[in-house]
Amino acid sequence: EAEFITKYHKQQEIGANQCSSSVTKRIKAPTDIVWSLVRSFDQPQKYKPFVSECISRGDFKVGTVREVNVRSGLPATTSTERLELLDDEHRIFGVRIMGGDHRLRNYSSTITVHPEIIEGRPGTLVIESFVVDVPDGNTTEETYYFVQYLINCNHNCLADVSEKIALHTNNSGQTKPVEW
Ligand code: A8S
Repeated sequence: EAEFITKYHKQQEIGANQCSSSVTKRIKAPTDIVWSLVRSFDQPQKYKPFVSECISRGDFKVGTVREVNVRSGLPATTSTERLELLDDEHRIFGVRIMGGDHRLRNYSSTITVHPEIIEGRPGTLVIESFVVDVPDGNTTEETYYFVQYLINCNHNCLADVSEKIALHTNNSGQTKPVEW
């Protein structure tokens, strides 16, 4: 885990008024399933509970932009996000937030997805790191807390959705069970 973080998540320079951290999650589902959800740049609502809608051209080229609508109850309504990196071989996914109606200026994140045996079965380790400006009027601690809360919610949903798909794939018998 520490090795992956050093290799894939420590590339970015952090400015004076920025904060940066990483969040990990272990999921009891095969890596193929988790990665297929993470990489779907055009459909973040598949696992992000705060996203209500996403509009994008639907291709996966670096530089593609998506327009995300956020559910009510958060200090945000929209976010404009650019695909920075999509590496299917190493399972690395990078996004940068370009604008929108919210407080997270210059947010960028990298997600990597790694196979790991969990309780004797093929599972997945997800590592997500982020860099963001500390908003005016907030402390660094408040910013960490807010972003880590959102990422934890995303990871918990990603786990739920992945584990459901894994169960379904496992029981249906028609499709070849993925790595189980
Ligand atoms: C992600 C990560 C984050 C998304 C944040 C942190 C956001 O979509 C939400 C609330 C905000 O205030 C900012 O990968 C923003 O989704 C849920 C609109 C960017």
